[in-house]
Amino acid sequence: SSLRYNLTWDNYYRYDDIREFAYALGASYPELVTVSVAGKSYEDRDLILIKISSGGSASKNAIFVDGGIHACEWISPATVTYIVRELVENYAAHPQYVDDVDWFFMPLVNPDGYEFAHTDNRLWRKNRRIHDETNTTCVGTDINRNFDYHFDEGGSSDNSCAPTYNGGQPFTEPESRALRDAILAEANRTKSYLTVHSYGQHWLTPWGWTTELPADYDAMYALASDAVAALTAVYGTVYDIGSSANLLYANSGPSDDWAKGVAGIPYTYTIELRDQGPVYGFLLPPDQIIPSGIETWEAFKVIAEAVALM
Ligand code: ING
Ligand code: ZN
Repeated sequence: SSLRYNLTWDNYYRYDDIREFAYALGASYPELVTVSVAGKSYEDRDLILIKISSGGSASKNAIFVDGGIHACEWISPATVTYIVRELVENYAAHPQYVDDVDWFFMPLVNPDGYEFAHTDNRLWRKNRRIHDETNTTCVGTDINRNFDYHFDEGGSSDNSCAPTYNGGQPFTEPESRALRDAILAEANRTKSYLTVHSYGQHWLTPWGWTTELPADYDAMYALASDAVAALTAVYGTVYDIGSSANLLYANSGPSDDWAKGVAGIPYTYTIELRDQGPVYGFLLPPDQIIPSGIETWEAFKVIAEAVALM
């Protein structure tokens, strides 16, 4: 297999290039990188899972990261792949971030929607599953409303035409099932789950279904605060911190609520990357990919240092 890849982080790349990046990295760094297929999308694309580990104990603490749950949030898979590259290609400069924790990355959870956002509708959010062969004008489910924890308790829609359509039942979507299964496979040693979205510059904790806070919110807030301080120190990019229901709006069935409430992962965060809107929003110019990668990496280092000691 090829050792080279196309990604340069000065532009947004398509699904094929992101997949090839994963396999090229695996071929070049077999001692650090294992690529697998966590499942298939509705349109039969491979859902790529990248494990980064330098070996040692199989019960080492782990971090699980995903990107691209929402099709139009192109900065998410771009930033997530930037961090994968940094961990692997610059391993020698900071080996502790790989030696002390194992990492699992699903950089593009929703490849069908992502491709559709490139070819047809730049602001598409959902996946592309056809729910009803007799009504193909309304397709797609919001993967981030399809998880089975306080499902359909507000802030999601039962209408298949809506951008926040929850699928009608939990885990109707192959992409949310694949993400669920990949998280569960390592859940007993995963201390942090980071699901990367855009935009708004928010570092969010559960819950979405209630404005009440998790019992360990103070600890979650403290770690988020250290991570955000490291991020802001790079370029002054400000993030606010809070629970998604309090800071944004009510929502139910998102992956982070499930990861904390069901999978039992303590430090689960939804990260809303650049910008704050309304200047660019989802249409973040590609010259912000590398700055986003650089500052977000600083936050991830703080998470990794904490997870290593948990
Ligand atoms: N925002 C999130 C969304 O899914 C969110 C907000 C955060 C919901 C955390 C649930 C949990 O609507 C974007 N931009 O996707
Ligand atoms: Zn999103």
